[in-house]
Amino acid sequence: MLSHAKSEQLFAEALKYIPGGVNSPVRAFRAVGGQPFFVNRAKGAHVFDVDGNEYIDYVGTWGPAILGHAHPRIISAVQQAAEQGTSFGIPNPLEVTMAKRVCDAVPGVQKVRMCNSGTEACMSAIRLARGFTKRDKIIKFDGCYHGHADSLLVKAGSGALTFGNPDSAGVPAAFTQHTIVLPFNDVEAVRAAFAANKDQIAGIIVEPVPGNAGLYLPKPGYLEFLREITAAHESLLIFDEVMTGFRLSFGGAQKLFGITPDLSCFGKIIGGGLPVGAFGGRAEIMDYLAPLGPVYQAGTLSGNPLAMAAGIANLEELQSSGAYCKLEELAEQLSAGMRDAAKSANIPVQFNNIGSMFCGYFTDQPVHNLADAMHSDRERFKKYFHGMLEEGVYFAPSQFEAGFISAAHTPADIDHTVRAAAKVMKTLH
Ligand code: KE4
Repeated sequence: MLSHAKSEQLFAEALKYIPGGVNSPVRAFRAVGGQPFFVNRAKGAHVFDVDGNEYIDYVGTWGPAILGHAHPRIISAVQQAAEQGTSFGIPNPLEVTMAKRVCDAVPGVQKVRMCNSGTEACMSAIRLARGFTKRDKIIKFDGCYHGHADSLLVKAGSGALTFGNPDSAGVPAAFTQHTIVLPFNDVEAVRAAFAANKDQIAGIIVEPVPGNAGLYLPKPGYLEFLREITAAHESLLIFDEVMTGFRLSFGGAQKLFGITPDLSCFGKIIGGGLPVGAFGGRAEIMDYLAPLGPVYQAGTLSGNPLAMAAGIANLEELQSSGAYCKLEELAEQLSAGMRDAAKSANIPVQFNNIGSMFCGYFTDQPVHNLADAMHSDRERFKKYFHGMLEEGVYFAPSQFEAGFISAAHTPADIDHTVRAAAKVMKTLH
């Protein structure tokens, strides 16, 4: 058994000053039991906890570390930027460079506004869609997460005709009444919602590849359908690419699937590990934003020079290093190996993957939406999670999160992971 003595001391201390001892709930290990370990160093595909344990990391700080941790190009970019000052609150050249990089890379983005988190990006994109269309209602899909803005903390109502109910304390029912929650991959549900809310739907916000209930894929034609039906009803299609942006390709999921949304949200990778968010889209929509237009949106640290420097370094290295080919190869090795491990252990696992994103569900049924994902055996996942941790492999501490491979992972890392999985899965009967 790995020692976690120092982490346990730190967690006891953290609990005195931080709610739940964490600054974001998923880190608290509540979904898998036990206590979180504390990390004070990360390098490449590995993280190191305060007790000296080393783990192959498949969380990658929830997506930003696509090149691995502490990439020298990112570190030196941040160091150089920091020496010039950490924040100006005045336009700086790096903001222009970042905006140009995003607009050049992403098909649906002619103009982009930086902010400081994916939550802000999605919240702002929805406000913009409502301001542009002068409509109030928004469709989202269960299992998709777009950050913690009030109107998005919502669970499905009883159908397309009823609106979402708050999914968090502190959110007044009135704040979610314009949010319609539908099952993902269900074409008829979307048709019914538009029929029942004629000319009232500002837009659809969707993770083109949902990565917040594990990972499942859009069925063939589904994203094309969302594109067509929003256009037909003069509603906006918003791709939440906070996770998939610059992950599934340099142009994101929209480039990979050949679908151009009206607005796109970003975060994670474009900040290279520093706090960042962004939303962008057609210029005629984006120009509705203050100071040009009537939709207000702002942020003290938006376009912060350190986050811009880190993000630009991440994007430039991604573009020049051939990282995506390497990610595909590693992903192929991992998915083949994990499927073999499950078979050799005679444990039913549905291993979904696309590009460098993946999720293994402990179920013998395919997983195409949240309802399917809920069939996963979570007790089995808990044992698996801790068993893999003992083998020096760190997966997200929840069945309902996606895993991420980085360009810093090696075939040897993948081989170790697969061998460990075969060993641990045999203990799950
Ligand atoms: P942030 O506000 O956490 O930067 O981004 C919110 C967000 C928006 N859209 C998508 C598709 C996202 O995945 C996220 C945040 N992702 C989670 C991981 N599933 C962040 C981890 C956490 O909450 O601690």
